Amino acid sequence: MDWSRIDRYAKSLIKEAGHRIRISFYQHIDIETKADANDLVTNIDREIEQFFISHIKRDFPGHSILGEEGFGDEVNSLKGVVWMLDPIDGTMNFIHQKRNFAISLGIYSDGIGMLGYIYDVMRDEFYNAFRGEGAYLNDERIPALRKANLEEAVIGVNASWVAPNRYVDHEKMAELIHTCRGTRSFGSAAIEIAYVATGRVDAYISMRLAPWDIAGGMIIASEVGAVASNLEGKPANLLGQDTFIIANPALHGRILHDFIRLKDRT
Ligand code: 2AM
Ligand code: CA
Ligand code: CA
Ligand code: CA
Repeated sequence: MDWSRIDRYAKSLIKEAGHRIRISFYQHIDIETKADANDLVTNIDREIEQFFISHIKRDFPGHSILGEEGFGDEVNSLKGVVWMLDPIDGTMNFIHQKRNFAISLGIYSDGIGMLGYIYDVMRDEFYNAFRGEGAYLNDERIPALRKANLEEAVIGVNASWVAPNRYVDHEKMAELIHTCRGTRSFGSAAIEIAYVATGRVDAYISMRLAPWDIAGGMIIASEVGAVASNLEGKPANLLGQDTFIIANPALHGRILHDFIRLKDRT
């Protein structure tokens, strides 16, 4: 497999898709809801996913594609080459803020993350990694993470998970946010994972993410030593929705052990 060719190809598709998203603000954007009133999707999410898929299917017919908007393949196994794509991660930000959203792409070979990309479209911050070759932000090497200390850490977490919820003991979550230095919520899982990789935040926690939210970011973040898992401490789930944490290597174990109490949802 010529991974360098795939890397160049993916980069140019992502840059072109970013351009298309930026010019979409000059046209009418149709907003629809999906699972509930706050689960939004637009014609641009769909058009960008179709843009990727039509090119990838033409040029790499043997590869499978898992995309959030459902135009790709039904992916039930990680065998072969699988592209995991979120055309717009942070759709609510795309609609309300016109910024703080990203294109997220991870390319896996038999379940091993080979190429990861996160493109913060409006900030023009392009994060990428090639397995074993380090992670880059706008072509500059991102240094390995230095050990963080929880009392001085900034944690990315959505306020929903500190309010009563069906996933975790929210009082333990409140203890976590009082123990660390501060919290932030950016509204795009991919951007939050990119921020863990660059040390802008020291951990990111979510109760509900899909494979396309985390696929690209995990490849980038693992190159700098970040540790990812679900909230049970098992490998992050690339085949279905699950809980998720990615953190500085010095924080991952302590956060899970001391502050995460999962509720029994069976
Ligand atoms: P999206 O914008 O692509 O839907 C918001 O906190 C983050 O969580 C975004 O990355 C968003 O991705 C993701 N997200 C929102 N609702 C979700 C859901 N029901 N399942 C999985 N991820 C979700
Ligand atoms: Ca969505
Ligand atoms: Ca997403
Ligand atoms: Ca999306």
